[in-house]
Formats: sequence, C-alpha cells, structure tokens
Amino acid sequence: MSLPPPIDQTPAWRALAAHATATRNRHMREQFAKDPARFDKLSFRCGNLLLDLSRQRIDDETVELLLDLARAADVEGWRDRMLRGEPINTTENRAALHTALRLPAGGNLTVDGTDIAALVHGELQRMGEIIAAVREGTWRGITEKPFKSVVAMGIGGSDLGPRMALEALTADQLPGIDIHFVSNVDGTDIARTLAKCEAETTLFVIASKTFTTQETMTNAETARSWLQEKLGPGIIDWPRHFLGLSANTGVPGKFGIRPEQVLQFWDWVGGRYSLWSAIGFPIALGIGMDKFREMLDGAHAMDRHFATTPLNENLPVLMALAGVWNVNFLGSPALAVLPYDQGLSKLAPYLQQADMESNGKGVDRWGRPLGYATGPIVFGEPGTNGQHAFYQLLHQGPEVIACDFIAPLKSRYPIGRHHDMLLANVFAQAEALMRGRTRAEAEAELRAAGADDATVAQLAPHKVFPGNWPSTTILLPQVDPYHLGMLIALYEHKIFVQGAIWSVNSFDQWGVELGKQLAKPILEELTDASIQHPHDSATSGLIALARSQPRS
Ligand code: G6Q
Repeated sequence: MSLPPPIDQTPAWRALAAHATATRNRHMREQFAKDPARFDKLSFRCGNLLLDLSRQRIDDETVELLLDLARAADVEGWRDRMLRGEPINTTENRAALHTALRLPAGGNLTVDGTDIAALVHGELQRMGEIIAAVREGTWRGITEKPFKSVVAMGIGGSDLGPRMALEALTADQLPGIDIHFVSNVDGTDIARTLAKCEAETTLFVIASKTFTTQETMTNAETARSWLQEKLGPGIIDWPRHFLGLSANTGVPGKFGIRPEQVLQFWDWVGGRYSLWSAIGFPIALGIGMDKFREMLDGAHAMDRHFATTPLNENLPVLMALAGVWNVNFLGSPALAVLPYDQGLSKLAPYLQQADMESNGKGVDRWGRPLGYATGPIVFGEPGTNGQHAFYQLLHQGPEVIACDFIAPLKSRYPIGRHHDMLLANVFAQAEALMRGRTRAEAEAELRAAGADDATVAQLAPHKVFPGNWPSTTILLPQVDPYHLGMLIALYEHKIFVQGAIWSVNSFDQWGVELGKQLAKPILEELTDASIQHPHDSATSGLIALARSQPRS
C-alpha cells in the first residue's frame, strides 16, 4: 500500500503557507472596517448555538484554502469511517463510536452484525432502573437505610466528563443525594471525601473501563476497608454498597461486585469520550434520566450536523480549520478555553484531556514522525476570574495564544445585573484582543487624562496592545443539558477533524504508558527497602531520600 504524502507536503498545505506569508501584516481591525458584513459571513449556527469565527485572522480566501486542506486530508472520508464504526483506532484495532451512544431509540447502526443502537439503549434502560432504585430507596445499604451519598471513583476519562457535566448542571440537580468524586491516588482525596459520608448511607460507584487502573482500584479497596471498619469487619454483604461501571465486565466480580450491579459499556468507547455511556451514571443520577437523555439528544443534534452539513457551513470542521490555521500557520502554541459561566469551571480540564491526549502525538497514523505541530497546549479558567489573573499575557505577551470564549446568553442563576456584566466582559475581551490599542491611541488617552509629555513618553509603550489576536466566540442560549451536549460534541468533532488533518490517531494514548510502567518498580522499592532497581542517579537519589524519611 502506498502511503499518502505527509500533509505538510501537499499543495493545499503549501498554498496555505504562501497565503500566511502574503497576509502576515494584515490586521483584523482593517478587515472589520472594510467589510461590515464580516460577522455575518464568518459566524455559523447549529440550532441555537452560534460559532463566531469573525475574529480569527482569516478571510474568504483563507477559508477556501483551509477547506482544500480538509479535502486533501479526506476529512469527510475519515468522518464517515468513524461514524460507520470502522476500526479507525488502528493501534488498538478499535472503532471510536461515541456517537452511537447518543443515537435516538430505534436508531440504526449495525456493526459486524451487532445492533449497536439496541445495545446502547438496553444499557440506558438498566441505568434508569438502577437510578430509580437508588433514588426511590428500593436499593439500600446493609442496614436498610437509603443512600444519601454517592462516591464516584474513577480517573482520567472515567472521571473528568461526569465531574465537568455535573458541575455545569447544578441548576438541574435533584435533591436527596450528595454526589462526590474521588480520582487521585493521593490519600487526601479519599480521606477528605469519606469524612463527609456515613458508611451506612454511602454507595460507591467504581468507574473504570479496564477495572485494572491502579489509582481507581486502590481507592476502591480503601473504600471497601472503610465500610468494613465502620460497619463491622465481619460484614459479608458489603457489595450492596458498590456499583461498577466497566467495559471489562468480568473483572468487577473479582473485586466482589455483583454482576447485576455492573453497568456496561464497550471497548469502542474511548475513555475521554465516555461520559455519554455508563460512565455518565453520576450525571444521570444527579440530574435524572430524562435530562441525561436531553444531553445525549443535544450531542446527537451536533452529530447530525457534523455528518450531513457541507464543510463550508459545518461548525466542527470550521472551528477545527481555524485551529489548524492558528497552530500551523500563525505559530500559536496554545489555546485558552475561557467559559463565561461559573458552571463550566471544569470545562478547561476536561478539554485539556480531550484535546491534548487525542492529538498530542509525535507520529502519524502510519508511524511516520510528524514534521509539524499538532495539538495546542490547552488551558483556561472561567471569565471573569481569568481576566484578573493570566489575561495579561494574552493581551500583551509575545506569542499568539488563541482563545475560545464561551458564553450562555441566559444565566441559570439570574440575579440583578450579574449576567449583563458577565456578557459585557466577554464581548469586550474578544474586541480588545482583536482591536488592540495603537501607540497613537495610547498617547491620546494619556494626554486626555492630563499627562505631560514626559509621562506620555514613559507610559505609552506599556499601554500599547498589538491586537490581531485570534479568538472564537461560542454563544449558547443557556447551559442546560441539551446545549451542554451540543457544546461537548462540537469540541469532540473539532478535535477529530484536527486529528484527521494532522493524520494522527486521535483515539490512542501511548504517551501515558511509560510513566505508569516506571512507577511499578519504584513502588516496590518504596514498599520494600531490600529491593533496589537500576535507575539514573536522580531517580535513585530521590528514592533514597524518600526511604530515609518517615512517610506515614
Ligand atoms: C482516556 C484515557 C484515560 C483513561 C484512564 C482511566 O481516554 O484512556 O484517561 O480513561 O486511564 O482508565 P480506566 O477507565 O480503564 O480506569
């Protein structure tokens, strides 16, 4: 089989590189002044979600050239292969079918003779039954008291999605059960959480695709010991306090979890794409099954849009292309995710994993080293908090940091003028990054404030903003389950399209393996002082230091 040329050696890539050079000195300020319809031309909709790309450093020609690049990378072909359930995760020989998790009931998807939609809806039905049993108190703890606390234990993809979504949807949460999350193997995490719970009324939800992850299994064992300690070491019915969420359904039984207390998902659901599956149990428990299904419906609406809309109006495609333009042609190393909604405070950590674990790769899907940058460094904080912290570097730092501003038009907690103030800030930030402030404007402002010539000369350089920094604005009607589903699916598909263009496998994560592997012998050495494995002098020195100190 002859391999396609690396994407940076295609005519489409070269045309973009030439275009970037030719337009280097163009300022968006002038482009807005020249074309009053710029916002209308470069903002796009899917239902009530608006994606404004008019503050990206692009014009009609850039968009055309980027669409050529998408065609050269066969984005539509890869999209269709993904949606059909082909094993596009080639290093693990798996499909990436998270879109199937949001198919409506009766949806049609058969892969290798299996009715995938029926599988998914069967498990959703079981999830609904378990949630009803917990909420209605027909499933109780050993002492017959109904559950009041649920502790969800998982890490990475088995933690970040439910944590993010539940935080986003506090306005939808049903009373009666407190939901906690424990992920870190640092005992602080579980100790602090258990201090808030009573053993008799606590249900532990062990979320792990493999059910072998060291951190999660260690936390689950500690939870089991805690129960036994609190409720009597002889209790044999402790499994009543455990629910498993796993794709490796044989293994929870080895831990002691009963088969009827395991919700299943499948190897074709990647960890960081799994909040729509059984891993979403804490979300569904928190907001109720109907609203969880609304979240799936919102994601499905974005899936339909992604699958059927021409590339030049396709939100995930256009958003991805703007990102590729920033990373590869404007040299932007980072993407700031800036939600103007306190509920979305966990969105940046969630997208950090979704984006950086998917596309932070060094070889293409055929194993060839990449000659170009891939995933940006993703970071962020809710506005306006970030404005009073790191935005300084966004406005006046030397590098192009692309920004995604995300804002709901309506607050779930409307109070006085709070929301108008929030919106005023997000709109102003995007305007400021685009416009900047020239030296002449800075001087004029200082003079108008009464500064003398010496002060003007001294301060003006510090008050100049280059502007022309790219940002995307995403507006939602409000952060409710449906629109949260749309938003997350938008990002998932954006990441997928970028991975397709960069020719990487966005669904494996070999980069997390080496550290895990090396931790095993070190743990042996920390546990048993007679063991000594060979290391570099730094690692050996640190191990020796730790061994010489009391650690408990
Ligand atoms: C996500 C990654 C990773 C994974 C965790 C937890 O895409 O694969 O973050 O989710 O390592 O794995 P388990 O669910 O198997 O415990």
